[in-house]
Amino acid sequence: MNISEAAPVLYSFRRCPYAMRARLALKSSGLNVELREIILRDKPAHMVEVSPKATVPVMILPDGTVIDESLDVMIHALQQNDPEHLLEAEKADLQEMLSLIKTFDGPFKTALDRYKYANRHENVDVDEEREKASVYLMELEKLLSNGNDYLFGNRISLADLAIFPFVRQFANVDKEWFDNQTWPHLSKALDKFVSSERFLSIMRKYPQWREGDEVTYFGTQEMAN
Ligand SMILES: N[C@@H](CCC(=O)N[C@@H](CS)C(=O)NCC(=O)O)C(=O)O
Repeated sequence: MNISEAAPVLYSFRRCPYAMRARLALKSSGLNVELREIILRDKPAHMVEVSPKATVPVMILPDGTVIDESLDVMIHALQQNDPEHLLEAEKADLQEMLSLIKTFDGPFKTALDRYKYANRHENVDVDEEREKASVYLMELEKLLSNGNDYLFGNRISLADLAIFPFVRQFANVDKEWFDNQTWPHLSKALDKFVSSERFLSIMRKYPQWREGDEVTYFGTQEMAN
């Protein structure tokens, strides 16, 4: 079998938390994908053609199926191969994990965007938005203070991979403020997540993909400058 014919394509953007979670799941699954690194203000025509909503990540399967929601990319990858059993957490089933993830993708992310990009919204009270988001983060602190290393047990799960890229985004708005809050377990879990080989490996830099470029397989290229 010719590997280049069989590999799905992934349009991705290194700094996007949705694309990060897709890459985290793909990395864990070991699935071979052709990586196309994009820049949001210069999206490839083919990506927009197959997914007119034009958000990353976009995965295109060899049969032409387009998966353009990050959570669906994660689940698809892990349904192919899930050696770490990310779809079954120690202390939660898939439905419970999806319910927490949806809360983070919904009201938490709304407050995070208004906090992070306050200048793009009118009449935003930054402190208020930060407080709104913090209520959800306190829920994570509670989960992590039950003696768990991860959100749903002592084993990493889909929920950790789907949610921590957004906790990182929140923390990075004002790291000093974040580190001074009463969520020691969350701070520790975030530090462990961002310094993990797992996370560092999905944050390697790739040059912007252009039509006609040689194929780059995700995870197989050495660190670019
Ligand atoms: N619900 C989508 C959201 C993806 C998303 O919004 N990605 C952002 C980048 S982080 C994007 O591509 N935005 C389009 C743009 O900025 O043009 C998913 O989960 O995949």
